[in-house]
Amino acid sequence: MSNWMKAVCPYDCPGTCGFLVETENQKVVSVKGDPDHPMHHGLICEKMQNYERAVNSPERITRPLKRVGKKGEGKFEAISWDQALTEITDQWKKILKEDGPDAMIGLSSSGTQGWLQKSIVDCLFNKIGAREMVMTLCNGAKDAAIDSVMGGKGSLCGSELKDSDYYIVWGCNMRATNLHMLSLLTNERKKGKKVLLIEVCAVDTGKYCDEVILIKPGSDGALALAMMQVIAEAGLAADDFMKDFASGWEEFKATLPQYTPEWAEKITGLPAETIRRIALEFAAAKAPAVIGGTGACRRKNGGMNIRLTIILSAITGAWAQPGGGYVGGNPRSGSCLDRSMIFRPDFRTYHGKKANINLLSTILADTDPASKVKAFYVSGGNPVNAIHNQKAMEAGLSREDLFTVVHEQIHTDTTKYADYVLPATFSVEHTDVYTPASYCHIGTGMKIADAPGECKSNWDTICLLAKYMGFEDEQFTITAEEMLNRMLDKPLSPLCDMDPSAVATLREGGSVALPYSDHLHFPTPDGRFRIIDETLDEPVPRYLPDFDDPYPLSLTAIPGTLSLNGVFAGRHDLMERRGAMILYMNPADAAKRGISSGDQILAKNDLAEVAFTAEVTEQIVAGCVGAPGVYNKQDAGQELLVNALTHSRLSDIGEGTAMNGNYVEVVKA
Ligand SMILES: Nc1nc2c(c(=O)[nH]1)N[C@H]1C(S)=C(S)[C@@H](COP(=O)(O)OP(=O)(O)OC[C@H]3O[C@@H](n4cnc5c(=O)[nH]c(N)nc54)[C@H](O)[C@@H]3O)O[C@H]1N2
Ligand SMILES: Nc1nc2c(c(=O)[nH]1)N[C@H]1C(S)=C(S)[C@@H](COP(=O)(O)OP(=O)(O)OC[C@H]3O[C@@H](n4cnc5c(=O)[nH]c(N)nc54)[C@H](O)[C@@H]3O)O[C@H]1N2
Ligand SMILES: [Mo]
Repeated sequence: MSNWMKAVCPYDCPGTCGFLVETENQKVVSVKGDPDHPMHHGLICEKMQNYERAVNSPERITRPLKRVGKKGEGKFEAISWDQALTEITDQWKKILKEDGPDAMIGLSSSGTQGWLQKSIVDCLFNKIGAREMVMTLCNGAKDAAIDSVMGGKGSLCGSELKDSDYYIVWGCNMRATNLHMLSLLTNERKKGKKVLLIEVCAVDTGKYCDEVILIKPGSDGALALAMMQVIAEAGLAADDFMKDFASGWEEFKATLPQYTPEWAEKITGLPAETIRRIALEFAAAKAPAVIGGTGACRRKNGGMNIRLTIILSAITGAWAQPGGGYVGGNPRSGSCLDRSMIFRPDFRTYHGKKANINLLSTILADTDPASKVKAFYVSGGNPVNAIHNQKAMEAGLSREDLFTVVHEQIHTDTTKYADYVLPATFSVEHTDVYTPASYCHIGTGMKIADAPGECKSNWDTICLLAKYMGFEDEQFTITAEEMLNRMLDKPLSPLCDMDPSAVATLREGGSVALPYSDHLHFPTPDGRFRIIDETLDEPVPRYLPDFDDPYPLSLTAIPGTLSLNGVFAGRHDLMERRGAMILYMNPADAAKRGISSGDQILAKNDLAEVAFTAEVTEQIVAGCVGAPGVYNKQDAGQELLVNALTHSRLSDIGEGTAMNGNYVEVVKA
């Protein structure tokens, strides 16, 4: 008998969609968008439309595997769970005894965004005392900028954008990463509202906007400063509003006269008249919204770029109007549930070394006996394909004295290096609770399908590992469903103030809308929007440049429309449509190098030489090359991938990724 149940997309997107799953005999047969979803009303992306193909893939890992070949070869034999758990935990106990907890890393990466399945992994490694992970691979600098200016809260929810009257989409490939916002903007454009895109590469999203402005990579801070200079000079800054709303406005405003459009022209590559025009256009809007993506934050100057665009969003008084403000950070007014019940910071009694995920390749490649890592557990992650400096990553993972365990759904280039691979469930095969990054809702998805073979959820796997480690905490004896119920028994703000039907919906499986944030009061020290931040190395916002590498072209990673980092690698229908590894190039840069579309090219820097197929397009700014998507070796048909060219370096604030702050030369192959 066929049966439809509510579910939530588990992947690392700003939207966290709701969808309906049709099952027959506990097996998923089809999915469709949930028309009753409180935010997204049934729209789901092309990747999730055939989710059953991923769930039912014959390539799924269904039994625990033990390595029989060399590291990297990918040769395994199937073993029992009991054997796997015994051998893994025996090895961990030995390493802990001989080398201490600093020799261990437990990585719970972005594969699932579900709180239960993601944070239970952190719970075990808190208990063990393994290196504490600094998880800033998406947008660490942006988060730090939002913390600085807004105390981490107060962004607009995507749904509030219906009230805005003008939009700047700033460094966000919305066609790939935020379909719901794109659909809202498409509707609002029909009413005559303008969408301006400020990008370095507009291949995907440009066609959905009224105007595209391509700027030099990493020059966003200079553009924002010059726009503010124009607005202030024209007397269009909302000084009275800013006096109450913000701290530091007068002092910061006094620095603006030097940042003329002529000054910014040299940095951004935009004609001064264009900067003047868009600044005045922005100032003329009553409730403009700045929709900030992650592109500009993934650089050496990333945090400053984002601080400046957030400040720009406020200075005309837009934040006082419905729909006016900044989209990009957590828009919710509270956390709803107590996540620490899952990851248990109180379990951590040893506080040793930390490990920043952006520096993971360097950390794993370190062979110094005093500091080297001996045990590495990966859950929901694919470091070989997704993290910086692929060669160093593979060198580290090849070490005979690194004991690696990967919990995965399908084989990746990372599982090939594992000593043990454990088979993982898909979201519909376990229970979880999800909150999105750019919208105000919360949803739960219950286990609604049976997992194939011997797959186990992160929750169940971690509880078993804990048991075999000899940990007797009650935490590791309860089910994920029991934990969800306990959390729902003690809801936090705003869930505790809402109608009880909200909690009832979450107990059953479904999504509920939450109140929007307060956009006028912030959890900063004085409750105001903070322009000058004395806690930072750069208290007064100013222009900072990106890295100064000796290569001419900025290599920018672009989220692919048919992939979500490494997650859809097993969906061959999507991967075939995506095709080979492409590098977008501006016609001027291509002509200078005798390159045409379709040519085989090599991008190179001090780290590696990586092959691509050139795609020459006016939609990328001169001086920038764009690599869409995360590939694996099989789909790319080559050993070295984009991240062989990206350094393990950090942004100015927030210890964030600087993935876009890498430079290359490109030649015909
Ligand atoms: N389809 C799809 N969806 C995804 C993902 C995916 O890979 N595919 N990834 C998911 C994940 S993990 C995340 S973190 C989010 C990210 O999603 P968002 O936070 O919404 O931002 P992005 O779309 O990543 O923004 C990247 C854009 O920034 C541009 N850019 C790069 N450098 C600069 C610069 O210096 N200045 C300006 N102005 N623009 C610049 C790039 O060209 C690119 O278009 O998306 C999630 N959703
Ligand atoms: N060149 C380039 N590099 C990038 C990016 C880019 O756009 N370009 N994007 C960057 C960004 S924003 C991010 S967030 C990172 C992402 O990097 P990672 O966090 O490493 O994420 P993925 O590569 O998506 O790998 C996630 C893995 O988790 C598995 N998985 C999914 N659900 C579960 C589950 O429930 N349990 C377990 N055990 N496994 C599960 C999936 O099969 C998948 O292989 O990549 C970054 N790297
Ligand atoms: Mo991300």
